[in-house]
Amino acid sequence: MDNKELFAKMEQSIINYDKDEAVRLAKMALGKGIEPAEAINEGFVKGIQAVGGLFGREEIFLPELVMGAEAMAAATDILGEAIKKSGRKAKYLAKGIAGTVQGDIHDTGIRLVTTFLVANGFDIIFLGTDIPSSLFVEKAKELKPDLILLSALLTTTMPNQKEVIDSLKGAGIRENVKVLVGGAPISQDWADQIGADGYGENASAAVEVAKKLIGG
Ligand code: B12
Repeated sequence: MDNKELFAKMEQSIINYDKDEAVRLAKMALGKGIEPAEAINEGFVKGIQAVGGLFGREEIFLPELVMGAEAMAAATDILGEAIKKSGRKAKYLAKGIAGTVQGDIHDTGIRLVTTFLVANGFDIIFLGTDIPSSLFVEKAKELKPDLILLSALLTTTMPNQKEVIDSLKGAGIRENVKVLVGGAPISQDWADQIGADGYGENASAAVEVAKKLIGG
């Protein structure tokens, strides 16, 4: 099987909600020496996007969406671990905290962003999902990060990215930290509108933008 066929099978495993197959293919990719990031982007991400499209068109419903997400998580856990391990022992660049904003439990994307940043020498503490702005502020005060990474996947939770930024301002610590935003509905325009310091379309872009922001 060539790589193209393998990526197509990965995509299909998510569309079939087949967790065991997704895990098998993720392991096979590692065995074949394929870059884990490539396997995620060319294979599994395409699958979960297809599932998202079906859900959006009401061709499938929440239970199927959940099963697709579970297959996706099983595969990206394996590949993510490999990315972390293969991460060059890069010099320590900066510290960050990351999470999904309040009301939003989509964590696959921000976990990947965290994994890529860690593999590139950042020290990122993942706070989790559904994080209220008050907790971001509390952790920013306690841990004094250089970066805060805010993810939102729902149009209804996008405004909570702005709320975090406004809360940081309210606490008088906005200038101490760079805020990076992302998530499927997020754009550079939105980032500018809410006064974020940066936007990344995907995990690789997040690394580039984060490096630029900290002057690395
Ligand atoms: C999987 C999934 C779920 C899973 C999530 C499981 C999990 N643990 O994450 C489950 C089943 C739980 C779920 C639930 C819901 N979902 Co959902 N979900 C998705 C789906 C199909 C894929 C998301 C995903 O994992 N993508 C793969 C990752 C790799 O991509 P990503 O998240 O975009 O992240 C990348 C970039 O965006 C970027 N990035 C992400 N975060 C950040 C942060 C920073 C700082 C940076 C720089 C970059 C960055 O880098 C990442 C890596 O490349 C999307 C469809 C889609 N196209 O996004 C719908 C989608 C987001 N969901 C949707 C909906 C409606 C829901 C529900 C409301 C459904 C319901 N009726 O209950 C609930 C809401 C739950 C909640 N409160 O959050 C809608 C949102 C519509 C809208 N306009 O807001 C979508 C678009 C589906 C659709 N077409 O209708 N969902």
